[in-house]
Amino acid sequence: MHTTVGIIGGGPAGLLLGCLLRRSGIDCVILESRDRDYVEHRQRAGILEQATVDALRACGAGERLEREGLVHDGIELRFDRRSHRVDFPSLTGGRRVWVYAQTEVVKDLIALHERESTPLRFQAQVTAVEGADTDRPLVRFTHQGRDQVLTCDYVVGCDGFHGVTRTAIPAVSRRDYERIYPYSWLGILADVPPSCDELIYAHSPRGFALHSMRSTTVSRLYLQVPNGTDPAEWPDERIWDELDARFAVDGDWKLERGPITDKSVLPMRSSVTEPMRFGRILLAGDAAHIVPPTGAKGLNLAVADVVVLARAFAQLKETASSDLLDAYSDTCLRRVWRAEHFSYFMTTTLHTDPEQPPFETRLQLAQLDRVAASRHAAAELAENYVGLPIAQIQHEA
Ligand code: RFL
Ligand code: PHB
Repeated sequence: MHTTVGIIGGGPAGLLLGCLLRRSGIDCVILESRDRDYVEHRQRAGILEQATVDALRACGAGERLEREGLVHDGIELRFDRRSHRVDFPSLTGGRRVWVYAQTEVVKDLIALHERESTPLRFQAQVTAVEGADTDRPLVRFTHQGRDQVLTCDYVVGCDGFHGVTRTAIPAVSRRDYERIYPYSWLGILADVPPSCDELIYAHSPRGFALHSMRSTTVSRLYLQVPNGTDPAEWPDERIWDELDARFAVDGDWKLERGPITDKSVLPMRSSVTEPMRFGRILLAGDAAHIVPPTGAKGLNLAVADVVVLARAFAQLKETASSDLLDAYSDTCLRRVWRAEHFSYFMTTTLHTDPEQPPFETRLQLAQLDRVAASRHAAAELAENYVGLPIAQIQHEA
């Protein structure tokens, strides 16, 4: 079996890249190790930047998002029992974000592939990627109990942090940067209307909490917990009581409780692999970089990578020029490191490490107070949160 672009991984990055390539008349095969139901129901991100929404619309996967997505014009920061709203449009020249779950993005993209009959194979476990420095790299995978080989002009690893593609790049030719944080998030889904119109990011002496949402009837909330926490240690009442304590604010506000339908713990990590290309193997999305979720950047970075990459493949096909492809890694890494810094900033400003000296807590509060008091500081946060247009980043690079 041969294809122009072999895509490993059917998460948001792989699925969107497949759509964009097919729109440019470039053939591809997508290999995903999990089954369709698993991929469609994996609970993850919820915030889409405008550029992400534009990319989904442009490839024809924006119809339900248009109908069901919630447009958000700001976020609330809570600290010191005070509340401060960051207004995006007035601070960023009119930009805003959308609340639309990653599960729904993935369902929409898979439905699109189904309509267009893309070769998208579920339960196709890639075991090796070989020949990065040849003209014809190959992918070994197991599907329906048979070992198979896919030869490609290019292989794109969209296989997430635990994927195999990154390891196909020789260790001497890549550099991995990493930071592990001393806390995790306990995330819940609850069948209760959100207690707020916009997301609340709360700094408290008891730890960080985030109130997000999936729809007007489903809330998504997170609590900072120690690494290694077992969700079984957190019965529902304990979770609601702790959320109440961390969101406590002077004035009128009540957190509504409801049945919890999902509970999971996720560790927090920052990592970047450089470069994002080696010969004919390219990395995109979580396969190349991870951010802690505090800045809501993971999914948006994955989308930005594949938009840049799809343009590069289109240029190669139309003009035989590899300029954009040659620039792919540098173009993306610029945006990636900006998002890494923002995610690190949000994480370390809002989480309270149980071991941290009181001095650090005072610095965090001083920083949050600065965002509340200064239009410049608020604009810096808002610009990063809503994200830059993808074309601008590409043009500047
Ligand atoms: P994905 O979504 O991880 O998709 C990678 C896909 O590759 C498949 N795969 C393989 N397929 C074939 N052969 C192999 N050998 C394979 N190995 C792996 C996997 O099954 C999977 O389907 O990466 P992608 O497409 O780059 O998308 C990135 C986003 O998913 C990610 O950045 C965000 O969801 C990050 N993230 C969150 N971001 C937020 O902004 N807010 C969140 O609340 C949030 N929660 C999360 C998250 C990431 C998590 N991970 C990766 C552990 C919660 C979790 C648990
Ligand atoms: C979510 O809705 O899952 C979400 C929102 C904002 C974040 C992280 C997660 O910063």
